[in-house]
Formats: sequence, structure tokens, C-alpha cells
Amino acid sequence: MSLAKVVEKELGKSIAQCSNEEIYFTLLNMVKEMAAEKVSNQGKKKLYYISAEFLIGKLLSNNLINLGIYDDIKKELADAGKSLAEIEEVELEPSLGNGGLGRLAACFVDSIATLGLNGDGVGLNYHYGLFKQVFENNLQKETPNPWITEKSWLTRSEISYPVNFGGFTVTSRLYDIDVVGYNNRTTKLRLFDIESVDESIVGDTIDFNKEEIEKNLTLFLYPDDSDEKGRLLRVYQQYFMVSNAARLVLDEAVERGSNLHDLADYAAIQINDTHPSMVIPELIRLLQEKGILMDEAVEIVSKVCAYTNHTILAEALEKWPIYFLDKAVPQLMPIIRELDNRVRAKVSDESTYIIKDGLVHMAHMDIHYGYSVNGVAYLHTEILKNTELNNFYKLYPERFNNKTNGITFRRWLMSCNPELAAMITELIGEGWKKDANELEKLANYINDDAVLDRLVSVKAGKKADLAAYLKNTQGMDIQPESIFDIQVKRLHEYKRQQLNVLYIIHKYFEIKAGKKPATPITLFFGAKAAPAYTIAKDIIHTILCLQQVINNDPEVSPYLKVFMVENYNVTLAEKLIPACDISEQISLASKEASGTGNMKFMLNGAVTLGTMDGANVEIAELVGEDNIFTFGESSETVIARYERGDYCSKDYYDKDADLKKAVDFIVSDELMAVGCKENLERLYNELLNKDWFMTFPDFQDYVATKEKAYAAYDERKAWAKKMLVNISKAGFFSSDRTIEQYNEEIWKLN
Ligand code: 26V
Repeated sequence: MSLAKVVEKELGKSIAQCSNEEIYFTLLNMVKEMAAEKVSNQGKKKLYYISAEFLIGKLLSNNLINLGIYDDIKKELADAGKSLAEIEEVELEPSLGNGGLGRLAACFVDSIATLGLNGDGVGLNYHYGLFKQVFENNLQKETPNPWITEKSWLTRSEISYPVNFGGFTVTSRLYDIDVVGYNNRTTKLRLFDIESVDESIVGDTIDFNKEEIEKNLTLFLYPDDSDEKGRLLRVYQQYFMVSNAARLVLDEAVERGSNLHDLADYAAIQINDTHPSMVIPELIRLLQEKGILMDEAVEIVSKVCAYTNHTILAEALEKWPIYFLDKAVPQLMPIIRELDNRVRAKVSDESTYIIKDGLVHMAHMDIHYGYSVNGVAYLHTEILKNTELNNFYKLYPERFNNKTNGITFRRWLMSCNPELAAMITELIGEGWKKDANELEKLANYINDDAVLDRLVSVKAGKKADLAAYLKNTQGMDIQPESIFDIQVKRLHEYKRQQLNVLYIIHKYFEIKAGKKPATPITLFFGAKAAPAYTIAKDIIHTILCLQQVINNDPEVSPYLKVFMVENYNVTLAEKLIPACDISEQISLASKEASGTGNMKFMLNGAVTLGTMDGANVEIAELVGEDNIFTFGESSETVIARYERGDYCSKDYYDKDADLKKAVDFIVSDELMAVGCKENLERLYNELLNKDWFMTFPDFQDYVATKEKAYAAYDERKAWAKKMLVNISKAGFFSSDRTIEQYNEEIWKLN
């Protein structure tokens, strides 16, 4: 049925007479109905991808694409004088994730649906999700970010469970979001909420009473964990998520004919990082309740659960104090102790024990009692096997495997860059939409000037679109003809936004001294910092101060500008990534498990400037050294230096005049005039006295390599070839490939 007919039937008027809100909600209902009519796989064995985060982004356009009606609806709207882009603005973005880990889970459910696998995502229905970022006086402020409207993508289900905590019980309610596969099937994202949630305890800030668990349990994603009450709330959230998930798994397995002894023939659970790790003892507890003895319960669960590791950063590996678990989930502690005792009875290596020094090591429980442990890029998995988890690898070598991350091309090309998608289809046909490896056919056009020119003009169009959007929404004055050099990702010291900052200061001095770049450069940042992560917030402050100083300097701003977009999220990523020329992937080698932004940029024809870290290593191998700019010390050098413990940033500062000048500028009068002394001095001191993520050793190489990349950009035809090679080699990074590997090697769904 055409949209016009639906609108006429529902609202009694024409599309032209409707407001954008009316059209959006009509489309939402229409899509929900169409999704409900699609079939989902009813196979015997089912996958449950349990994750505390699903950073799904807005759903309208993506669903229209996956239902195959995007072009028709867009045209129908345009004919009635309406713009789909403006209608999209009505939708609020559900920010149910922090960054890459949550976005990966969202790409995975899209691929699970598209491949027609029997699998759901299971998580929590946070009412505010991650905070909304606003900038005030060049500082990040956090405000609540409500996204659930009266009519939304959520559908209330009949499923509800009582969940017991130490001293009280809450009642859950399951809400489903249909995940529409591309021209295929649907699956579901299953988000648990509490019936007693109370939004009224949230005011204008993200502060709230962290002790009223019956009211606050599902209000926020990862509440501020800088204090004990915040961390304890996280334990309540995690148990609530997995207790519901475990009951759903058991109920559905029984429905499909399982006698629970054979649960592994009916269910696979992927534990996405350690946030859902308590599903292991919880399933054991529930199986015991159903009369299965401990030995067998352990055996069953160990055949069902598989664990994905997403970081080697020690501070990010969850360890919960026993007294937290005793207080929040006392029913689990005896089981966890028993699991630990069994490890102690058979393993002599104390470093692998689950309980140590009063802490429960969640990842250790996953590895001992799961049947698979995977990293998320080749290098990351090698580091896990050889260094971080080597003691576990020696115990269970057969459990370790790699699954290099991927992204869904539906959202990250077809939806965010329809112009490029159309050009690709014209050249090589529709096949790439189902088999991303067909993008390799683009290589046939490497010497076709008309194709290269068109590629450049598609990019120019997206740059103009971004400039116009940021002018309208954030008042930024951007030169579309400049080089767009973009670093967007969570703010974390290991990702080294501060290295980019040092380069910018260096360039600022060069331009001041009369050395002007041939093509003007625009540097974009987008990043949220955890509310309690002081240094990360200081880095944001420094970037915003630099933005003010540089963009208002008439001598410099014609050649160099800096923009930090406010409230970076999926929606902004969809506008920034297609417009990018140079993709900054500059983490300290060994620290970025994979990165997935790097894949999105490559797919949209940006060229990577990066370290040999995470999936950059695989990108470099695929595109070849002419089509990527790599720099910096290797992961081996970095790991060895950490082991020696002899890194001294001051030595580099003392020996390198350029570096010293850049670092000193952080506390210069110019920056102090627009910034806060306390924040700028703290960052300066941190770099000079610690620089834990080793920015200084890579500084000169970074500067030289970035210059090389800018110079290469000016060779327009050669640059266009690099763009084409990057797009043509991106097929490997389709999340369809990743999910096929998970299924073939871990889940084995039928
Ligand atoms: C979390 C935290 C929280 C406490 C403070 C320090 C810290 C540092 C890192 C993290 C990250 C936790 C896990 C995570 O989000 N990993 C990301 O997973 C992506 C998907 O696999 C991957 O592409 C990113 O490289 C990886 O950082």
C-alpha cells in the first residue's frame, strides 16, 4: 500500500497536509506492521546475544532500506513536497551504548536478521541511555537524554518475571524492537525493563538517587561509576539483565522441546564483554531449581556460554568485590564460590582463580566455564593468547579464536551515503548488497578517469552536506573545499586525541611562522568523555579552547580550523563519516582491540591515518601500503616498554623542541585566556609526568606522516585511486562475514 493511502486512512488527509511528526509516526506504525508480517527463523537451536549495550541509532531509514521501500517512500514524500531527511529529524536517537561495543552489537543483530539466523539480542531498556553532551564555557556538561516517546519502536510483550535481589524483589517487563533484515527475515531485540521504573526521580541533570533500585534500575546506561553506589547499581543492572535473559532462554528452549539436559542443542549464549557474565552462575542456579544437580548444571552451562573479550585494558576488566555480590545477589555467591573451588581443585596457576583478594574476576569465570573465548581482531586475539590471557591460553588453547569485527553496510553505506551506494550499483550491479566481497569489482575502474572524477564529486557533495548541516545545527563555518580530517570515537587517553591536539598546535605555529598548507585543513573531533573521567574531560576542554583560539585567528583560520561537534552520536556519525577524507585511527599500538569506525570510514572512501593497532593491521594488509598512512611504534615495542616500566615522557620533551613547544602551548596565555587554568594545567602535568599512553614517542612520526597524507591529498587523481581501493577492499569488514564466522565456528545454529 502506498504511504498516501495509509496517511489518508489513518489521518484523513494528504501527505502534503501532514506535519513531519504526523508522517513520522505514520511511517513508524506502517514499518512495525510490515515487520510483524515477516517471518523469523524457528530453528531448533537459538542464539542469545546478551549485551548491556545496543547502540542501534535511529531506526526509520534503516528499516525502510531493509524492507526495500526506502526509494519509493522517499520519492512519494518528495512528490508531496516533503523531505525524508527532515522527517528523520523527528525521531529521537536511542543512545543505548557508549561506543564501539554497543554499536557492534547493533550491527550484529542487523546481520543476524539479514542472514536469517535464529537469534535475538537481549539487553536492557534504559530510559535515558547515555547522557546528552552539551558544551558550556568550553567544558563538557552532561544532561539526561530521554528517547522513549508514547509511540516508539518498542512493543510491550506479555513476558514478565519476578527478580530477587538481597532484601527485595522487582518485576520485569520485556519490550521488543523488531530488527528487520535486509529483504529477508526479522529477529528481535529484547529489552528488559522494570515495571516500577520512575522517571520523575530524574531532574535536569544526570544526578539521581542511586539507592532507589526499584525506581532507578533501568533509567541510565552505566551510571557514573566513580562512586561505590554507582558501581553497586551496575551490579544490580547486570544481574537483572541476565536473570531475565536466563529465564527467557530456558522458557523458550522448553517450548521448543528441550528437556534442559539437552539445553546446548537448543541454545547458545554469546556473552558480550563481561557485563553479562553473571548469566553463568544464574543459569546454574535456575537449572538446580529445576532439579538438575550441580555437576550436570555446570556441564550444561559450559556447553552453552561463549565469551567475547573487547579490551586488554586492565582497568576495564570487571572485578566485583564479594561484599557487593553478597549484598545485591546473595543467591549467586555460593555458586560462584563453588565454581572457584572447582578451578582451585584442578588448576595450580593461581592467576586464573575466579576469587582473589576479595574480588570476583568476571572474565576468569567466563573463560573457565565457557566453551569459546574470542578476541575482535587478529592482533587483539594474538595479544590475548600470548600476553594478557596467556595463562588461560595454556590451559585451554582450543577455546581461543578470533572473530574480526564488522559493520553493517546497510546503515554504514546504503543509508548514510545513498549517493555512493548508487554509484557503486551503477558500476558493478546490486550483488554487493548481499555479498560485500563483490566490491572488489570496483578495482576494474582504477584507471577510469570518469569514475575517479565521479567518486571525488560524490565526496565533495557529502562534504558540502556536512558543512551545511553543522552550520544549521551547531553554527559552524566550515570550508567544504578544505581537507576533512576526522577523529570521532569515545574520549579515552589510549585513543590519543591528545596526540592530534599536539599536532594541531604544531601546525598552528607553522602557519603563524608563514608556512601555509597548500589546501586548507579542517580537523573534526566528536567524543563524549565518561562523566567521572577527569583527564578525558580536560582533553575535551583543550580541544574546545584550541577551536576558539585558532578559528578566531585571522592569520591562521583560512588555512586551519578545528571543530569539536557537540553530542557525537550515531546520527552525527552517519553525517561525518561519508564526508571524511582522512580517518584518524591513532590509538597506542596494542590498546585498541579492533576499532570499527576505521571500517566505516574506509567503506565511505576515506583514507586511514593510523597506528598498526586493532583492525588497522588488517586494513593495511588489504589495501596495501600505498593506500593507508601508518606510523608509530609497533605493539611489540610498546608491550616491551610497559614490561620494562622505563618510559619517561620528560626525556622526550627535553630532547624535542617541536614537541616541547606544542606541549607548553597547553598552558600558554593564549589558551588560558579562553580556558580554565586548573584543567589545562592538569593535562599539561599529566603529559609531562606520566603520559601513560605514550604520545610523545610517536609525535614526530605522526607529524611527518600526517604531512605526507596532506601532500598526497593534493594529487587529486592518485588520491581518488586510494579512495577507490579502500572502498573495494572493505567487503571483508561486513558484519555479515563476521556473523557467518561466529555461526560456523561458535554457535553452530541449524
Ligand atoms: C572501558 C573502560 C571503562 C573503565 C575505564 C577504562 C575503560 C577502557 C576501555 C573500556 C572499553 C570496554 C570494552 C569496549 O568497549 N571495547 C571496544 O569494543 C569494540 C567492539 O569490539 C572495539 O572495536 C574497540 O576497539 C574496543 O575498545
